[in-house]
Amino acid sequence: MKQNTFMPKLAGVLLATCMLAGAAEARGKKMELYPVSDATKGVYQELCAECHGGDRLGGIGPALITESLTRLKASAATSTIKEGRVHTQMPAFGDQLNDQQIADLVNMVKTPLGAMPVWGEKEIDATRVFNEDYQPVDAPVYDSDPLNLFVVVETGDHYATVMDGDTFEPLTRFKTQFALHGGPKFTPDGHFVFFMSRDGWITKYDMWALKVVAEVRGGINSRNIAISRDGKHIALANYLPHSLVMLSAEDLSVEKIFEAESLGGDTTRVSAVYQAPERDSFVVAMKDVPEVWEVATNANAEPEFDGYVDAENYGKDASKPTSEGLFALRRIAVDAPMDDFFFDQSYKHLMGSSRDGKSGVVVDMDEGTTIATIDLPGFPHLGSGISWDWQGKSVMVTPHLSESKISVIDMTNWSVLKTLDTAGPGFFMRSHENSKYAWADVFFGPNKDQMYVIDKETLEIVKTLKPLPGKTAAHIEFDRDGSHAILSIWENDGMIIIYDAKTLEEVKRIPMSKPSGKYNVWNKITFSAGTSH
Ligand code: DHE
Repeated sequence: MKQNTFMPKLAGVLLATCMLAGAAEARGKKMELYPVSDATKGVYQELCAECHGGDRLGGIGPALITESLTRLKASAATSTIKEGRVHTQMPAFGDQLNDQQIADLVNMVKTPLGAMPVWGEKEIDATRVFNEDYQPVDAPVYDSDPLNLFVVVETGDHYATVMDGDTFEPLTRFKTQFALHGGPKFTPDGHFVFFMSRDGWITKYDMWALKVVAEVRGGINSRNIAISRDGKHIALANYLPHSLVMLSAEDLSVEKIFEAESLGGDTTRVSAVYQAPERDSFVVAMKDVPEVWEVATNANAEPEFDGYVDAENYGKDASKPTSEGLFALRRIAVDAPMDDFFFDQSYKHLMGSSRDGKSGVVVDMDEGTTIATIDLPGFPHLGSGISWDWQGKSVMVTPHLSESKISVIDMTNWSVLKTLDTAGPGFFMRSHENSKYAWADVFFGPNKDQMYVIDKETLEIVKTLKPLPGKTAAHIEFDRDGSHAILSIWENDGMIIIYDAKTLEEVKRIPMSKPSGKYNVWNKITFSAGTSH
């Protein structure tokens, strides 16, 4: 395979995930810039380049270029470098750098690169590589149930393990791009899976042949990917450049690039893209403009985009698609930019979190209108929200990134039904249709070694597991029939722990290197209500 020339070196330094977050409210005066000294460039290479890229174009951490940071105040950047950033893995450098060195670094990241990097079809296509060792196969090369496999992404050493979901035996382990993020996406038959790295690399992997097929760098700093309902198209959400890239799932060639701009012409980062299977479309979160996009993935989409038209709220027919058929675009106006989406199982309702982390906003996707705002302070992590039926109604349950609680929301009237107190903010939640329990981690703070088991009927925490005292216990995934729950010990010398989902007893431990996310083929391709989509 061709080498990834953008890949930053591995480092002991933890990733800096989110200097951009909170930037919206931070529009401030323009900073007086001064020439960047060689000493500052040296400090940057030593401490920052590992995560943010030697060229500042991003890697495991976001790109540190002024175009992306226009709204970030120098004071906020200073405190981020000095104190780290809560709820992300950006470390504090206050002990290693003096105030002047920190100011010089802020000056450096605020200094324009010279030119905004161009990453269009030509540049993307030039990175496309095919694995010469790959040979297509007609059937899986193993005896395991191909629909009950797990992919475990190990971010400690940047590998992924494919594991049999019946025997819990690893089938293979392979090197991935640096810093994979988000859920890998499977084709509807589970034959292929696509991974994305934070620096924009997409890897197509054959789950039957257990081989990498091809790779392409579709962005410089990317958020996540989605696959279309028919498995033919991959959508890539980019912070940098500001684009939504459509790729052929067959050969990873570029099919279309949407420049991310509001109707009024304001450029925006693209926060995330999701498949809405019931709608045969992609739904796209925009970071900086008050719009949600819907992109048709049906080649036969009518000019009206099949009942998707609602101009009333936006005026000037703005929500009508701007084109017909495949990739027809529809814009939905919202009051403010929304992040971190949750969908109900019908994909009629979309819930996004407000950028100030204080509320959840519910949009009726058919009507294109906001129908409810839920008071949800403490940065609800809606992307990790799951739903189940409770006493004849659907409830949505979400952890919070900055408050020690889990919120239960009644989806019939979009009100908070119940709040569970926890020992710290959480990141991930999971359940399965066949399980009476939902699992939720405590990702942040001194109790990060705890995992809650919630009874889905009583809505009470019925057990708190502490599998390895002092070690982060995070992210659950169930096997195909919901009989086992698999937990990650989120450490470089970590492991996955398999639990009997009924008795809550441990079944097996398998050492792994910071196993971040685990993804079961069946649960993903069936869009199980218990897992993130
Ligand atoms: Fe994630 C999923 C955004 C930080 C690990 N994360 C996602 C998705 C989004 C998202 C939009 C859904 C992707 C999908 O499945 O298509 N993540 C964000 C952020 O905005 C945030 C808070 C800041 C950032 O820097 O991007 C963030 N995420 C993190 C981390 O720091 C984590 C813990 C470590 C890491 O690897 O970066 C992390 N995110 C994950 C994981 C998933 C994920 C493991 C997949 C969850 C799943 O089970 O589907």
